[in-house]
Amino acid sequence: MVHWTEAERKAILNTWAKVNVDEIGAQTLVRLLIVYPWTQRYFSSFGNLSNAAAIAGNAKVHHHGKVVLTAVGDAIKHMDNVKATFVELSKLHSEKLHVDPDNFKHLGDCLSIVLAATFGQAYTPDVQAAWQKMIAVIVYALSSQYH
Ligand code: HEG
Repeated sequence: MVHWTEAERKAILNTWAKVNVDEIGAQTLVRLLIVYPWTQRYFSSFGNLSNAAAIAGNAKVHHHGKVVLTAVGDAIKHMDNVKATFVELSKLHSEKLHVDPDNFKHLGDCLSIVLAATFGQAYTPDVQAAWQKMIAVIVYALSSQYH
């Protein structure tokens, strides 16, 4: 089981309290689709993803970014039990969506970069360290039902 120090919990919760889920979620998914373009194949039903401007302006991408970041919020709410929290979500990504789990890491890195761009100096190395740990826990949990 993951051990969280009080400082790590505080860092995550402090940042999260300031996160606009719609905006950060949209920016994170937009970055994923532009920086790692092979991830576009999972979103063929989302319409025009033909270039960066199209991706950035795609309402379905924005909406799905919010859905993903809301799930990150659930993980934060259940920091000590993320694996159990994400059992069904992991099964969905594995069995139905067939998402290569390497892409979870890429999404996590995009999230970390968006947080850095949003919070600037406040996203100190210590705060980033706590977030990278949170992201690693989420990636591990989402990957847990792949066989
Ligand atoms: Mg996934 C659906 C969360 C990474 C592709 N993703 C979903 C849903 C959630 C979610 C909550 C909705 C589930 C439902 O309808 O019951 N996703 C989620 C998280 C993360 C992640 C928390 C990583 C932190 N997803 C991810 C990645 C890809 C992907 C990296 C592909 C590169 N997700 C994906 C697709 C769907 C979901 C294709 C279905 C979208 C739709 O058709 O609406």
